Amino acid sequence: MTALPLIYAPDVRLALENRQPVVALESTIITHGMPYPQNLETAQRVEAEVRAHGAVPATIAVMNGQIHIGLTPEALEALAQAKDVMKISRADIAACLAMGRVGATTVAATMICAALAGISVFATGGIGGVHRGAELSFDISADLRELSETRVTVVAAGAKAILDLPKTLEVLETLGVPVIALGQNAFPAFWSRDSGLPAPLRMDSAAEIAAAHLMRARIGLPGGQLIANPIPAAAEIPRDVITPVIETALAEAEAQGIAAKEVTPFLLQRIFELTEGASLASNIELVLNNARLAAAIAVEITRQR
Ligand code: PSU
Ligand code: MN
Repeated sequence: MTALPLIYAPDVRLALENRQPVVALESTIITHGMPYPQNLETAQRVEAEVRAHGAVPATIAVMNGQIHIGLTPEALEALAQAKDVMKISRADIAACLAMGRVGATTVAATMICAALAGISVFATGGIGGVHRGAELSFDISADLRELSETRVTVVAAGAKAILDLPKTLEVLETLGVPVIALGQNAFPAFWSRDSGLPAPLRMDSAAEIAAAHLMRARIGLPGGQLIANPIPAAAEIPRDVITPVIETALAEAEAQGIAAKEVTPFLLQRIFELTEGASLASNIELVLNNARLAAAIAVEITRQR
């Protein structure tokens, strides 16, 4: 047995050794989800928000054959401007490590790395899900299966409205993934607070979410929880405003034959252009909001453990 290919940032290592709260953060949102320099600025603000709420942030990425659990400010800056970065999920993380390439971790890959590092909570923007037309394309994000396998609580603003949300909720139910909306009955849809669909479960505090996380481990259930945290009201783009924009972007993706890993980055970029930056401003606010909740859950898990 050789050691795990993990490198910890010093503050993350210290926090984990002392059983203090840590929040994992993904890197695909930096390299493929937002343009430079907003991606860097957001990543820095998200880390600061986690700290301000009592936890240590651990941004995760693959570099030089190692999984980095926490990035130095210099590494974060380099990643935000790097070209030729792989977007890695469960399928390609080992290959990326073996080839010594730079890899940005999606929700699925970040969950795998967080679990290896002993981190229970992870904050992102929105998870991947079942794409519209999946009955023909079979495009279903590996994020969903990962939620059913890997014991990490993932805080997201629901699933992106570019997806087929009813089918995404159906698949999550089939896979046995608890989907918990915070403080409301509706399942949120990323840029909008209400998808028009009910969330399967509702909780009103970080303490309840932490208790459910620990309970799953106690009764031996693998897999994580999806916490659907609605975007703050002041930052939301209402459903009737964003829906036609999404339809346009989807039609363009279809006409241009965009497929596989390119679909999500393409749609996010087009929606950014079509809303003249409004979608990005919302995206940044919802990620900050998720960082705050994830920190509160991590604090509660440490307290209750
Ligand atoms: N959330 C965002 N922006 C993003 C993503 C999530 O606000 O760019 C990324 C995540 O890394 C997620 C991925 O895992 O998009 C989903 O990609 P796909 O649909 O190809 O599985
Ligand atoms: Mn996909």
